[in-house]
Amino acid sequence: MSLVDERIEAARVPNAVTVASDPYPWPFDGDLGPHNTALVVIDMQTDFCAPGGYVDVMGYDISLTRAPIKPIQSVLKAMRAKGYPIIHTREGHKPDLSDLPANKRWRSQRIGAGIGDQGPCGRILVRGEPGWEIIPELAPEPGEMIIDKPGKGTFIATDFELVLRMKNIRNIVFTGVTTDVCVHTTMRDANDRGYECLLLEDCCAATKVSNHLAAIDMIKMQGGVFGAVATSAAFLEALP
Ligand code: C5J
Repeated sequence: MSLVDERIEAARVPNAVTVASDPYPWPFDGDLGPHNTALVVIDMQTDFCAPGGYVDVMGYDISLTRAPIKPIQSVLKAMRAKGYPIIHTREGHKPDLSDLPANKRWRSQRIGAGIGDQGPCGRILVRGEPGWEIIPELAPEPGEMIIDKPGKGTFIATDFELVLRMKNIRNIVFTGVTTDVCVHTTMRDANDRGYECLLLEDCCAATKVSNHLAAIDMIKMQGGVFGAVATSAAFLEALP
């Protein structure tokens, strides 16, 4: 048995709790509780899932990005009741656009949805604008953390990792939009940093169904190359 295998074996907890997930029961050692597990709700903002927001202006179907609202509400309710740390994220840029890379600006302008430009919900993806707010259905409760991020990933240019470390978080449950962009980038980064990641498939969505499905498939390759995938029902059933 290798040193790593020995450590994994030693980490297995008695009375383990695991979620029926694909491609392995998560978390690997059954140590799942508010002491080490956080729920992350990514970018459930007006700009991504409400009329007049960025995704709507780009011409994508917001019924797709709105579909996870109800399942996320159920997961939030259960995890709040059991005292799990909840972390929300918002994608957005400073009003002077000093943290907006040129590539992100020119590409969005090309398709008529310029980040930083005026849209039906205020300036697109700009902090403080109506479009940037988290949708009321999933409003953070007092005491819940909100990470403001200028990028697709949540680790870049934020204190996300420090917050996770201060809370002794090892397991991260991912929800939000979009599966193939901000959720995936954050999950990949978290996985590389050694976090045990679980994505709840019905609590995530992309602007294209095939991208959502492909993003889920990618996670499960190589024995769970970025972590594991479960439904919210399976997760809620297992939640201790
Ligand atoms: C995108 C996100 N898709 N939250 N952002 O631009 O996934």
